[in-house]
Amino acid sequence: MTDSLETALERKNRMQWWKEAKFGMFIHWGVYSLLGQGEWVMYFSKIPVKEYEKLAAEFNPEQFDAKAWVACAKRAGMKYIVITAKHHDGFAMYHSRTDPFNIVDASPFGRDPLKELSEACRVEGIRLCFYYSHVIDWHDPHAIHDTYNNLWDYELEKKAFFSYWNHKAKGQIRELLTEYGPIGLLWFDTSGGLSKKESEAIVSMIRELQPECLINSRVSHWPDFGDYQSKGDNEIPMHGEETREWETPMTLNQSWGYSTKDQVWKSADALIRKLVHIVSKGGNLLLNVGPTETGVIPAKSVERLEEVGAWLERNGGAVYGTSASPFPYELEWGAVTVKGEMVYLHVFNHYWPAEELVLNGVKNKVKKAYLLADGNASGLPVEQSYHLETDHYAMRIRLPELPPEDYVSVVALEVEGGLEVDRGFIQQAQDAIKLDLVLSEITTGSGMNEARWTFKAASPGVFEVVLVNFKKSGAVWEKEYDHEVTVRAAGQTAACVPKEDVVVSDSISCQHPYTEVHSSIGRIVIEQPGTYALTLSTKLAKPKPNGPEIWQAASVKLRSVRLVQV
Ligand code: H79
Repeated sequence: MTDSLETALERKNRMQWWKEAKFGMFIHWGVYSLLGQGEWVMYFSKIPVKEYEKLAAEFNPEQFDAKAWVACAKRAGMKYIVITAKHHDGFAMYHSRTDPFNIVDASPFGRDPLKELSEACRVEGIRLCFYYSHVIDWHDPHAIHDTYNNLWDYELEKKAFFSYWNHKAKGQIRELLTEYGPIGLLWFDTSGGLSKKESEAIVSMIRELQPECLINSRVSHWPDFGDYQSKGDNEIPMHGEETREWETPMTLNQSWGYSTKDQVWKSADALIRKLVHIVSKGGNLLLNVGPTETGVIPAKSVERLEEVGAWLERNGGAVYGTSASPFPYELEWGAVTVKGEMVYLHVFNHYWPAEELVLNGVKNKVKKAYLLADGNASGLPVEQSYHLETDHYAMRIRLPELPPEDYVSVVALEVEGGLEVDRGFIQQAQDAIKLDLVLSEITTGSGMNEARWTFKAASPGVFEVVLVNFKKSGAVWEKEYDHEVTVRAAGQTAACVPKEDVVVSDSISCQHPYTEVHSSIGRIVIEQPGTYALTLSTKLAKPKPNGPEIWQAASVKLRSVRLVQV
């Protein structure tokens, strides 16, 4: 929602720190950290409020050190911190005068961690931001969410929403914006059931109290609220899926709040690749840590963050302040970011090509190419060519035998007049032709929908047609793909009922609770280089929904079609 009083330029200026930041630290910390089963423990164990209050009375995180947390974020290369000021359990992690169920009044700790963090952040130049669960509150007898309510202590019929809303929710948001200095952004969550009117009221209140404070889209489940789009938890969008700024909130393991059991950690390698991948699609990464009940960030998290930070220390120039790749598809070998006349090719080390990196579609002249790790020392030979008949731009960059960096090595290009590329779907050498659903034209029919793209093939041959889907854990594949899917291209047809042929174990864009599944539909032959149309008919080719935002709802999400040369 754009405030009518604000000009586009004012808005751009207000967003600028966040657009440049790219990388922030999410912190899930609260009474639930005591139990080590994540932040939903009160709900799924139906812990009575009276029992949960006893837990709060034991919560004494004596080792909490705001300076150490801020230093950890800073060393990781993170520019902002978003901490749970209150999660769904209703416990305020600061000294709230509005409600006594808070860390100063209801726990022996006696200190206000948010005060200490605001001071430490101010000193270190990190933007402090707050997560606030405005709709779900399992402690308050009157909070009402459309799905997740405390019905083990309270009866839905006896709830008086406005006594929660006007007193606790609005009162606490006011406190957070008036007692902790300038707040970078307020991060809301799970707004199911909140009316449009109340969503607007909360936005106006924030604008009035701190006009510079950013608001994420989950302040409301109505579309276009807030200053930027929060993607679903752990969700990375397709290229061009978002028309406004966006951010992926991501876990380091598979939990937000501290978990003793969850040891499924993302490696530093995966984290760096995911970070540059997100940045190359124009987004921010908000990466979570779940400190323990004693107030310590788990060592497994710190180790990984240090590695990411060390990489960013050397390669941050290719990340901070950059803008998205102009290529409208994912590149198998890495990611592209752009800053002025500079283009950064983030090459994943496990894809490091033997001799040369081929990038097709770059139209303007590359003045200079070098390895960022060399600090502009040695130039790399570049060969560019243009084929008029096929309108095809090719570029080869000679690389050393071995990657010069850990995990991801950056090739920097200086291009004349800023990067101009063929923005169509073109064939990249050694890479599949990738067609993302959001960039297709979709026509809806009776049951079956049709997605249509045009693409340019440079080297003819036989292509395997592969559907890429993200499948939610527990979803029943056959329920979604209960029909034949048809692909037509170059005068040929491939059709079948898709099966779960391959599960991709190290997907760059797909994460828990989803897995990336590939299904082969058949083969087509492209005999001549040139431009072709491809149509895909399936129920799952759905246009982007325009109603209330229900993130992570689909059990099987169709993402793209790949043409893999065999
Ligand atoms: O704060 C983190 C989550 O607690 C919150 N968003 C992130 C940033 C979140 N709230 N609701 N949800 C996520 C979606 C609800 C998921 C659930 Fe479940 C599925 C609730 C019950 C079933 C996950 C699995 C939690 C309990 C079991």
